[in-house]
Amino acid sequence: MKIVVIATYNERENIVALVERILSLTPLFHVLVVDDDSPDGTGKFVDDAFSGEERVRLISRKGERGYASAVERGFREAVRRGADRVLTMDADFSHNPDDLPLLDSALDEFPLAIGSRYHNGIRVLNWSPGRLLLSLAANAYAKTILRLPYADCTSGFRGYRREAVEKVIASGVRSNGYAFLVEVLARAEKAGFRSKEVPIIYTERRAGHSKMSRMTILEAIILPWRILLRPSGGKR
Ligand SMILES: Nc1nc2c(ncn2[C@@H]2O[C@H](COP(=O)(O)OP(=O)(O)OP(=O)(O)O)[C@@H](O)[C@H]2O)c(=O)[nH]1
Ligand SMILES: [Mg+2]
Repeated sequence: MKIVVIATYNERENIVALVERILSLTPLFHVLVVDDDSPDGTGKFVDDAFSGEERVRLISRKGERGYASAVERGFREAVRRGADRVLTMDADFSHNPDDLPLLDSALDEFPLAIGSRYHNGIRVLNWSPGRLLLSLAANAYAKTILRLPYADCTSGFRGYRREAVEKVIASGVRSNGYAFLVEVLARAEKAGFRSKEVPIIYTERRAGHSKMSRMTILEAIILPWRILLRPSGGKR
C-alpha cells in the first residue's frame, strides 16, 4: 500500500479536488488527510466527499497545530496501517498530483525521493522574487551547514520507503516548518538513506490563504547571514 499524507489547515477549496485526482491516478494510492480542526470545515468536506471511500482516511486533530507534527502523525499512522511507501504533499496544488507516480517510481531505486524545484534549474511559478530568494537562501544554508547534496532540501513533496519513515520517526525530529523538512532529510541521510531528486514544477497556491507561519522559520534561517553582512544591525 502507498499512502499519500496531506497536512491541511483551511484547505476546503482545494482538498476534495486534490484527493479525487490522486485516487484517479492508480488504485494503489491511498490518501491520509491530517487536519487540525480547520475553522473553514476542511475535515467535514473530506468526510462528506469520501465517507464511503475505503482509500481515504481523515485524522482530525483537536487542540494541536502545526505542519510538522501533522506530517509526523501521518507518518506514524501510515506505518501503523502497513504502508510500504509514504508520499507527502501540500493540499494547495503547489505540488501537482500528476507528479506522484514519478516520485513513486523513484522509490524503486532510492529509499527517498524529493520533488525538487531546483534540481537542474529553477521551476517555480508565480512566486514573487523575494519569496523565491528566501527559499533559495534557505536551501543554500541547509546545503552548506549540513552538507546535504540536494538542490531542494525544503520541499514538502516527497516519497519515502517504509524503512526511511520508521527511521525518521525513531530519530525524534523536533523542528517545525521548513526546518522540519531539512531535519528529516539530514537524519535520513545520516542513517544512510540516499535521496533521488525528481524535477517538478512548483506553482503558487491555487486557492485559499497562505499560512505564513512557515515564513517565520525562513526568517530565522536568514538571520545569521543578515548579521554577517550587517554586524551592527540595521533597520527592518
Ligand atoms: N495540519 C496542518 N496542516 C498545515 C498547517 N499549516 C499548514 N498546513 C498545511 O501544510 C501545507 C503547506 O502549507 P502552506 O500554507 O501551503 O505553506 P506554503 O506553501 O509555504 O505557503 P503558501 O502556499 O503561500 O500558504 C498545506 O497543505 C497546508 O494546509 C497546520 O498548522 N496544521
Ligand atoms: Mg502552499
